[in-house]
Amino acid sequence: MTNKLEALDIVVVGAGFAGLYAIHKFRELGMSVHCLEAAPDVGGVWFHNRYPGARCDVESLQYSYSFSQEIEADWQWSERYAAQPEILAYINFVADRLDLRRDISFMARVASSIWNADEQIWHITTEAGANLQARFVILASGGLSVTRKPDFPGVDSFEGLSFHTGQWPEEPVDFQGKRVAVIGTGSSGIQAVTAIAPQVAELVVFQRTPNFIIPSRNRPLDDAARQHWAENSTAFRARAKQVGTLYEFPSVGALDVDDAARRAEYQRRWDGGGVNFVHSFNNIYTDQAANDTAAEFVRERIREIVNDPVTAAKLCPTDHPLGSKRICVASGYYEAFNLPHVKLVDLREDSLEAITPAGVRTATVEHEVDMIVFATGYDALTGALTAIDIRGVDGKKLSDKWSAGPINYLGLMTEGFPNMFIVTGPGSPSVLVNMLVGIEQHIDWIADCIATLRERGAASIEPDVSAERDWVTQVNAEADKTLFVKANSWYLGANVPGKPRVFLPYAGGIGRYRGICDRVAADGYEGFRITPEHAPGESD
Ligand code: NA7
Repeated sequence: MTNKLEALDIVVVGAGFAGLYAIHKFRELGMSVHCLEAAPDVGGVWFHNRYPGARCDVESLQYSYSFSQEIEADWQWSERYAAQPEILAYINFVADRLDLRRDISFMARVASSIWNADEQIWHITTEAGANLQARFVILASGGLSVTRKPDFPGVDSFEGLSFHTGQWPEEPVDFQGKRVAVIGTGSSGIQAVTAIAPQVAELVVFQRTPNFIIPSRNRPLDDAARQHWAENSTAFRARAKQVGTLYEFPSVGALDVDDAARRAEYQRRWDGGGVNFVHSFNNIYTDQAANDTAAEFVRERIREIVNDPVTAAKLCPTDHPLGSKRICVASGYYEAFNLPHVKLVDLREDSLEAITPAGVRTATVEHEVDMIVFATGYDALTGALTAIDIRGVDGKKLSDKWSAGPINYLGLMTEGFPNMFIVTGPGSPSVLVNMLVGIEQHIDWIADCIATLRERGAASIEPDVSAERDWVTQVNAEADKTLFVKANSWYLGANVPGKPRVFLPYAGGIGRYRGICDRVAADGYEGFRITPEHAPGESD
């Protein structure tokens, strides 16, 4: 990569769905833009998550860009839920179609981003030593991009092959006839288990917390389904802007109907598959008694599917409300435990003591394996931001400012870091909605904001301290209305020892959030401080 010392308008960090759309959007505005990407190619999380079984739990027709009717018309999804290779192929198709790669440097992990107040310019440096300067920085570095491998004693001593689901190698991994351990039973672990189980000689699944897993009922998409989408896509996309993913949202609560009607609704949604199950009634996310009825329905299905009652009992979640940890979607997970060579180890009964050269040792036994799959999650939402040495006004470090939790306004900006925008990070709906809907809303808003600054001849923008204080209060208040706060989840940073326990995403819904952002912009960027352009050295 060549050093570019003339200041760009925009530097984008990350070439996943968000970064790619940002490049396109700012080009359209006639701005100079360059993107820095740590990986060798585009795709972000979909570049790295190549583990067997990786699949999106949002339907493919909806988990795609809406900004271009041509792109929509020229791409055909093959399945209801797309698998990772197809999503990555789609991202590549978009990157090629829009000729985005010419504005991306690959293998360019950002090490630091330093604000120069005199120049009103960000100075960005990569780990390889390249330097860029830009008026605006867009952090599109991903909410689930910094993987986490717990520091089990001996974690690096294993002599077989080991992988983290979020850093899967590009070369195929052959599981045929192997003895495999999977540690972790979140979305990645359960997807990997369903895909690996039929291939291996022996599979040992290490579970700390059982999850609620809804069948996906994945199926090929036929022409009729694609045509239905195409004919209605304008209306569907408009509705998605308000609700995120197009689930069926009922107006009744779980306890407003009798037992038979409630069970019939759960059964209908279980048979339909997917996250739609959690929206069976309008209070599953907010009312413990309502939630208990949905949770018990799923536990009944687990006991029905899994032949061994002891294993079934271990697979039944009882310590958190359904949906308060990210709900998992997959077909065949519970069924896998009926295979003679698949075994469940409940780490709450038999704790994981160490990784050894031969495998995984619990308090009672050493499980000798050929391969270990770490499906142990991420330093979610803040990890990729605080990993960069970001310094704002007066050299203030972002990681210091956020040491007790991510203080920001609308999830988009943080005081003391002018002209630095965060895409789908903490304080925004991010992982609680269809990411594509959240990403397009964010990039569109940021682009309008920067275009407005340009029209006004303004140099910089950052939030007021009071606006971000109020926003943090609102984010907490929205979370407190829900059952999300009752689980030890990555939404709360609970999976990373020492991370402050703060509910990270905005739980008030994308429709309300969009309305707030639009109103702020219409009111002249209320809550933000806009600084006029001035000659270097001139005081305000
Ligand atoms: P998750 O959902 O964070 O799952 C990680 C799993 O790893 C989870 O079951 C954890 O148990 C387990 N884990 C983490 N640390 C340990 C230790 N120290 N010992 C044993 N087990 C551990 O990550 P995923 O990659 O599955 O999914 C992330 C998101 O990607 C997903 O929600 C989708 O949005 C896409 P725990 O529950 O913490 O007890």
